[in-house]
Amino acid sequence: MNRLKEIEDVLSRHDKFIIGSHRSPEADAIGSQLGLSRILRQRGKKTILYNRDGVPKNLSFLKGSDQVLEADELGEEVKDVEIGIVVDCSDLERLGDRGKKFFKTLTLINIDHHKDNTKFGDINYVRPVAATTEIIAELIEYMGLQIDEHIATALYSGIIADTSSFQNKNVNPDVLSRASNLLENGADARSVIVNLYEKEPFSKLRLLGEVLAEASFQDEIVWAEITPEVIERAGATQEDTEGIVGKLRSTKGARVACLFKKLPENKIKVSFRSKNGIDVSEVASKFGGGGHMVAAGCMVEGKLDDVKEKVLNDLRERIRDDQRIPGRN
Ligand SMILES: [Mn+2]
Repeated sequence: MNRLKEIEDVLSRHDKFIIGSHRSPEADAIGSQLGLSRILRQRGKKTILYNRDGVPKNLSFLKGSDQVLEADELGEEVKDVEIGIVVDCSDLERLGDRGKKFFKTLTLINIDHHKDNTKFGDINYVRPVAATTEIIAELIEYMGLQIDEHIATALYSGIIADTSSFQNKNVNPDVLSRASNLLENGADARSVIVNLYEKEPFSKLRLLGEVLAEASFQDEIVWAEITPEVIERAGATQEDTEGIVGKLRSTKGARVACLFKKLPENKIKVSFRSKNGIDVSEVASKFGGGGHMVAAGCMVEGKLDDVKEKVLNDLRERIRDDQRIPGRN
């Protein structure tokens, strides 16, 4: 039987669901939960929403985001839940300990787009699309139900987040037509962008300025460092360091961007981004970390200058050895 049909059957046969998504959620996780929950509630079903870490502040504009419960907020009402639905989550571990324990006792529907999904559900609907919210939209369409503007906005935010506003490699005609369809159904595209990208604290901009002013660019590598003193000078927090390495990568002619962050206890966190064919996950794993071809990281013990020298030398060698793209920019 077709998977969507199987899911539709379970959704119509039962009345009480719990919908969970991965810890440290972003818009695709929360958007999938909220969209699916709202459509089920419109059909008279009861839903409980769970996330180990709750909803990040920048997503509180999504309708229903205040209904997402953290582990210790799950009360008596979970006792008569019949079905668990897990969205945008490659592995049950990512629900957090208590979430995992509880969901394991239920019949599970697993809806996801991660290639490494462990197929932990009783029904697994895993497709390698750009965002899980695309699959939720597909399911709603399959069930012949109508997407209202709140569902549309929730699902659209998942697409914006997971394609980096249509900049990533995963952009294709399907995701664009799905996004277009959500706009037709009333998604508030502008408010998604404002909430996701235009509410940065000023301290984050100041920090970015401090870090970029001292950045270096040589041998197709652009790098910068962050020390606790710089963070303090900018009046910033650790959270404000998010996204800086991506800015470094935007440099013309850079193939690798590298950010060295000095942490307490003599540790340096190194983040890598690449373009034009350098696999930074190889560098990261050489230094005890990991990640993807274009985005990776590691934690190295030692003094900032020593770690910098070791990592940069390794990168220089890799770039020197890489003759695959002679006419790179
Ligand atoms: Mn996702």
